[in-house]
Amino acid sequence: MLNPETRARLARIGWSDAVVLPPDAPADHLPARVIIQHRNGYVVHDGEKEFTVQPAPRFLKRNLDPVERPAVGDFVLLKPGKPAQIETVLPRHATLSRAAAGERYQRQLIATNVDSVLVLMGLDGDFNPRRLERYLALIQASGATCVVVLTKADQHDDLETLMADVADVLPPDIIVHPLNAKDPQSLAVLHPYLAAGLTAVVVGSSGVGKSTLTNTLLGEQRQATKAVRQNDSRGRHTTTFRALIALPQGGCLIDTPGMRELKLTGEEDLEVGQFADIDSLAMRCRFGDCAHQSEPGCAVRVALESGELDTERWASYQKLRSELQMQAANLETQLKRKNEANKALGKRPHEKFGRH
Ligand SMILES: Nc1nc2c(ncn2[C@@H]2O[C@H](COP(=O)(O)OP(=O)(O)OP(=O)(O)O)[C@@H](O)[C@H]2O)c(=O)[nH]1
Ligand SMILES: [Mg+2]
Ligand SMILES: [Zn+2]
Repeated sequence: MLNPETRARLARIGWSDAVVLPPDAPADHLPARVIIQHRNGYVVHDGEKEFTVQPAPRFLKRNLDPVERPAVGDFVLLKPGKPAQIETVLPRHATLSRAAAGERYQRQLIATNVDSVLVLMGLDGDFNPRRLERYLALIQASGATCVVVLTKADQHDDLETLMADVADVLPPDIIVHPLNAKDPQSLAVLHPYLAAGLTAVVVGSSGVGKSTLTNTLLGEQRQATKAVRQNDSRGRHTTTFRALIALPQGGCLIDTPGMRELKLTGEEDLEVGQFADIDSLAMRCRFGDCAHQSEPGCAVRVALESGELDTERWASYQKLRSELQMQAANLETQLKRKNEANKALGKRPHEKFGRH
């Protein structure tokens, strides 16, 4: 149990009723939150000050699944010492992850214990509904709320017409805020996601304005920002590590480096959210196993031909679905391997003492 004083202190870094302290936690293990992860250590905040700590040796095992290591956003318990050691990662109530770029399948954490994910997309050359669909799939699986933030709205004279066009290409029923990340008033619409006890993470390509938005909310230029390339609106990967920042609005914000690639992890469910409309269309096909190719009575083809279903969105859905199938198989293989390794460990005593 935390005393009221400690609780009030921890509330400044996002501690809320959602965080569960194990009843058997040693009394001298101090609660804190991971705010930065470096190559050789972590920076945590206890609500009053930040300091560097080391992870317990078991977190450094080479074959450990990266999702089991402490990550930015985690609430942890520290074993006292010089330096203090992260002994326990408290249960996470939301986990935003993706699969790592490259050949080898591996899940990678982006942020934990976030209530909302602000997906930033620039109303310039960065705008891309297909990329947004990927973000939505990952966020859907995270347990956090997705909020789409369209930055650089100030660079358009006829925002209303533009937003009408934007609405046409985005999935139905999503929260979208066009705004100017440099203008504090414009950011007032985001305050509900940033009230005391709440944590949000900003994600998006390099140059969309994640750090600009963070600085404007903070009221100071803490995070470095850099102008994008004129010809293609691309950023310069200015932010190089994730950082959790307590805001004057009472909540916390995690600024992240621009993401180059967004691979699904295999845990996503495309049908529950953004593609639910396509799923219910497919249920109206005459054949239960309709491949939506040339079968008679195919509701999907009818919707594509009438324009009710956007062809690019359909293509994107199919692509995501096959990627999801592949990644789900990869994930299963990985989990099976892990289970077998655990079993082998557990069996060792029998093998040693039981058999001759
Ligand atoms: N006019 C205008 N400029 C913006 C807005 N948001 C960001 N910018 C500009 O875009 C450039 C890139 O912004 P950053 O905040 O560095 O982008 P970032 O997303 O943090 O980029 P990385 O750290 O590289 O991932 C800067 O020159 C900002 O001033 C906006 O809403 N309106
Ligand atoms: Mg940045
Ligand atoms: Zn069909």
